[in-house]
Amino acid sequence: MSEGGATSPPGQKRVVVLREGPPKGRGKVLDGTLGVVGALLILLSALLVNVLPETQVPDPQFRVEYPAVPVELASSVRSVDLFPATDGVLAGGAGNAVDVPYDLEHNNVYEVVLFLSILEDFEESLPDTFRVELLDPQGASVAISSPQQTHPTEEIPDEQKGVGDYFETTQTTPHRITFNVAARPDDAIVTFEDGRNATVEEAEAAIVARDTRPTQGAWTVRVWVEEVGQCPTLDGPTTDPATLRHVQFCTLADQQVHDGEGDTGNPFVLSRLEYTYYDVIVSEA
Ligand SMILES: [Ca+2]
Ligand SMILES: [Ca+2]
Repeated sequence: MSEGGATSPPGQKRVVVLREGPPKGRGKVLDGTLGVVGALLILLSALLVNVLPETQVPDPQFRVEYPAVPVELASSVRSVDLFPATDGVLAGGAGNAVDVPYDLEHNNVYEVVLFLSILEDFEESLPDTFRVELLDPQGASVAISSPQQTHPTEEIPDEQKGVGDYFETTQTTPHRITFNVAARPDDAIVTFEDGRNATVEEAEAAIVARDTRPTQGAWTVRVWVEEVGQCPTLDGPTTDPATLRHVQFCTLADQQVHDGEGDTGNPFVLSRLEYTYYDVIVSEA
């Protein structure tokens, strides 16, 4: 009876040899083969290093941001009296201009906002026309604006009227003029060519020098009366009662309140100046 289904010829002893590894000779052959292959790989690597082009190291990149920084000048209230030229109209503009200086402490100013108020001092007369010009520290004109004098639209009831009370002019309308000095740059990623070892500090110094606009210094707000609106006149016959009343009351006010001199000018109040500049912030991209 055989065990496990093994079949051996009867009478022949089955020999089983147990060993842990391959035959001794085979290990030496394998080691030799691997050594040759390794040497060939090293040789191939050396050849490739010499044959292939040098690997490109990318130029460093930096993130540049331009955050807006608003500034309000303290104690920037200035009141000036503006007087027209003798003929009431300033030919060419700035004949009777008043220059108001403002010191701005920062570079990269890109927007200036001026708050002002105008109150007609001869309230029955027609509105006056003003000009406001902004000049940078180099004396270059940035822009000119024409704030409109606001006249009241509501008449005082007849029973309450006296001479000089044709209009209700107890309020000044504030004006806000925005001067766009320059554009604020857009945030960007900057590649620093040929600056492979540049630090953030070195990149920042170069980029700040490139992006700085010289705006620090004495700015000028130049204001003048361009045209003084006097009493309305009748160009022809009219039956419009409102127009007739306007002419009548303005003429009376001129004679009794303004000594017949008409509208001689106007106070002009620059109440506040604000500006915004951009900072330059550089960081690793
Ligand atoms: Ca006027
Ligand atoms: Ca006036």
